Amino acid sequence: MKGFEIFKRLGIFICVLFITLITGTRAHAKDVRDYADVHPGDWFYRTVADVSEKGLMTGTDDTTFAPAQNLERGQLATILYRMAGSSDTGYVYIFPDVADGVFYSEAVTWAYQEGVITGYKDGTFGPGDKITREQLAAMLYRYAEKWGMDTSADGSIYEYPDGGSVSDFAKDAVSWAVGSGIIKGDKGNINPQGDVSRAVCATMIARFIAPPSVAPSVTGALHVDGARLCGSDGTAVQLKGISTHGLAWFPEYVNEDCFRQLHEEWNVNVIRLAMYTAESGGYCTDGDREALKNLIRDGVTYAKNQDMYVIIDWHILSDFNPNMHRNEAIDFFAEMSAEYADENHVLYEICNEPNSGTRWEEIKSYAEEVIGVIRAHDEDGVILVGTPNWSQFVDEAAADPITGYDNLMYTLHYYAATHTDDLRNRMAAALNKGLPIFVSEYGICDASGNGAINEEQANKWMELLDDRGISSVAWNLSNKGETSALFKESCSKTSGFEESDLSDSGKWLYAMLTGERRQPDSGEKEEDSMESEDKVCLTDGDIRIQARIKNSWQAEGKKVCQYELNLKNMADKACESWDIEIPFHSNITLSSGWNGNYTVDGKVLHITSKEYNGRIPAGGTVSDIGFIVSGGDGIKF
Ligand code: IDC
Repeated sequence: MKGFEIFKRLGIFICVLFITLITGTRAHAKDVRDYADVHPGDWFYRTVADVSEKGLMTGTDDTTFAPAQNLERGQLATILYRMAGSSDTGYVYIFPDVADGVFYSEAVTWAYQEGVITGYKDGTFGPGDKITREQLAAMLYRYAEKWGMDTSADGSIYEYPDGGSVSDFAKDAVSWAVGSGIIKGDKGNINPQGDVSRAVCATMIARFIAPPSVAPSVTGALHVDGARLCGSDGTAVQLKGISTHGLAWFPEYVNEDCFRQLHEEWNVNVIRLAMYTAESGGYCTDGDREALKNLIRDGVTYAKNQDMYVIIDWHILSDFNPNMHRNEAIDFFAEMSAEYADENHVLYEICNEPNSGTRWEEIKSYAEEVIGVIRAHDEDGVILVGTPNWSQFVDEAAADPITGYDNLMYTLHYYAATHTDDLRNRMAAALNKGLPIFVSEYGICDASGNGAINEEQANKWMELLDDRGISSVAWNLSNKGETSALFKESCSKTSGFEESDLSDSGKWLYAMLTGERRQPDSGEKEEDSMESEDKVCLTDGDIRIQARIKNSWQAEGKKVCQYELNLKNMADKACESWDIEIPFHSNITLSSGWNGNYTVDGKVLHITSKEYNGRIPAGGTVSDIGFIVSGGDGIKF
């Protein structure tokens, strides 16, 4: 084998190892729908689906997950062992009560050798013994330390009434588990010596392996850095959520149980409160202003209680020019921003969709005044500004953005069955100019909010938004008889929704938000594409680079490839910026790149971090870095 070949194989091996480490073995992947005792609507449905799909937990038999059964130590060893890639350690006799040939034998040997689970003082392991919540936290903590993951999160256990009863051995671990959201409290308590059911275990494991969540308690006050929305620590965040329908028409969905379910089960991290200004019941026409403001206040409170961001939306539509009700808007936003100046989770959307020929300069003049009013109270809350033509002409804002204020974003709205490549290109061009864009409303049907769904276009849009880290909010939270409503017209519930209550839009959205939307055969393709070498890993200093070809095509006789990168900081301390080189086999031409500063030197692409993604915690990763090059004949590793 030639030297190069060996390196190549080694690269693929490392890459497979890396993928295995982060995704677990795929061999035992299981479909949650096979379990007869786990149903959509169960609080643990999504997390069981998650750990099953990753092959970390399998059922007690083919059709039983046994969510209420206590987790046993042997089972936990097996889960952690799978998470670590199930390398072949071989069974070694260590514990008299762990015989060879049981499903957990090898896992227990591994867990003991790695110091992740220790045995009892009397020399036994107790594979059938139950586990307590604090023990599970301690084991995950040791696992995280072992694999160089970030364990710096530090939650205050004393904020819980029973925080003082956490055992000494588990104090650090439980603080970390609380701080990183792995333990969220059991009816308001930590309940450290409480048993762990298999459903609770699935939930804690799912949170452990999930990327850090975007939520006010984690990502704090948002700000805008360049074109990106960022959390308080400067890392880029992507919000994904749901808009109410008109508050005056569908007020009943503003309730805490509904918001809780959207957050906990649907993964929603932002709610938009849409208050029409001119339609019937509108704030500036015949609406009850106090009642509307109180609905907004309730919505803001429920969102806060459920750890979600919230957008207060001044929903102009038939009043096509925001200047039509400029004075009312000024009074309204003065009042709201005074109330919410200190709240980290509130965003302001000052004009939903200017339309009917309203020009950008008219919107800009309105926006400058309203922003000034908001800033007099709330110095830094994020403000979303609508753009001409039903919030589609972001290019006009990009050509002449508002200056003098921070933390502004411009909205783009799409309805996937109506708006396709043209609008996507318009958006990409504005982003490339550095315009911060927020998709504060979209639908997967046509622009009337009704008509047929175009799932292919819906997925194309979401892929682009994910690629560029753009936040998005789906229209609408109601059971109105229209395609964009998330619930069937026959569903009169306002919380406790089940799968059978969802419209087709609702089903698509739920699957997308909970990660169940899959491109055909994506799981397998991941492995295949590594074989075919379009997924490579290299290391530059402490940064491990994982590169993947997302798309490729021919242009002017050359192969053009769109790459996606994931960087991982392998060092044991955080870095503040990064600087990587990617060597290709031959000269390259760069046509675009995002979330990094790019220079080309012959065969080498040089990328440095942006201000908002330079910091990577020890063991942490940065994704969404992408570029398009022609030539190159592939990355050389
Ligand atoms: C639609 C509602 C519909 C309501 C109508 C009022 O879905 O039930 O009768 O408004 O005029 C938008 C708007 C949003 C629209 C939606 C669908 O922001 O208010 O909601 N849409 O037409 N922009 C593009 C589409």
